[in-house]
Amino acid sequence: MRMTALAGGVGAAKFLGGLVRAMDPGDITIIGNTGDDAEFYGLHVSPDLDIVIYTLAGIVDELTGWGIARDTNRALEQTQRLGAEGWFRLGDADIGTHLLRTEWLRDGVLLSEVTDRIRRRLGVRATVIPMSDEQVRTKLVNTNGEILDFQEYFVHRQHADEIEAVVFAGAAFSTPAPGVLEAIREADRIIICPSNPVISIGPILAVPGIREALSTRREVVFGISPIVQGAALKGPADKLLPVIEVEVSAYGVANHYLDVCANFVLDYRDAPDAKKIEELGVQAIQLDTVMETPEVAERLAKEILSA
Ligand code: FO1
Repeated sequence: MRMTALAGGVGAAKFLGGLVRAMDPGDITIIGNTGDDAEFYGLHVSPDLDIVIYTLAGIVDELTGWGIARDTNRALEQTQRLGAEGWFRLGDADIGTHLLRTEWLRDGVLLSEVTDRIRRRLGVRATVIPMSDEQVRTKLVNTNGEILDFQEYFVHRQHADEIEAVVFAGAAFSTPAPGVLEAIREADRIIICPSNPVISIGPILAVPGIREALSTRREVVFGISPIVQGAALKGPADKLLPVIEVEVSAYGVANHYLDVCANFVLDYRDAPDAKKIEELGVQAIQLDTVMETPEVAERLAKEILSA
């Protein structure tokens, strides 16, 4: 069974950690969000790609869901001694990844090739492809009309700003990275991971060609709700969905994905939404989607594979 998964950050990585135990990782292609990418101290950081790769490589910091386990902060401390703010926590080993990614990109290597080198050398058997090799950057406009870079909004300001609009700068000029459209066309099953529909899945669907390709395969597409009982399990999804006029519920997300997704996994705690989702003409699958442990993530993946 060839599987293609659209993935954002921590929520997606948790699910993918279960998926690679439920099937042969060599049959999985992950299309990763790069709208969160940012430059820090001249280094190119791709948070959502690194979160997925470190998780599948078994080296991610389990406590935060990002960065490398038991990493140290000597470099960051030194930059702070020299006056830097250091609010974006880059660990020493993590910086090693950013040093080589930055060097390879500067030498003209495409982000998709850079990403393939990193995941292979970390022993990850699943294929990981960025949504695009061109630069797409998620920006958020707050109610004061300030345009915030993603990590400024998400980390520095702890996603506290009231947001009026979300923009994917550069998306209109971007193209799917090599392998992305093939992975969508050739998959036996496609999963939209439980990531933030606005800032993690949104940028992927904003790359011209991707949403269209998915809509032709919507019968084999399974969305997983990142909203349980009206709230996001982690992060600002419940604050950002209203910004794009999507109801903060499993039904709201199913309706938002209607053109690309004919099967929707909602948490059994949201049973009342199932009937409304079925009325959309979408198969509603009620499972335990709160992945407190890797075993729950594996069980969820297994149940979706057999659905
Ligand atoms: N998230 C934080 O909340 N604080 C951080 O200092 C932080 C640093 C960081 C470094 C590398 C990396 O790959 C991810 C990092 N993240 C941090 C997570 C990241 O900001 C978000 O998880 C994604 O961009 C959204 O999924």
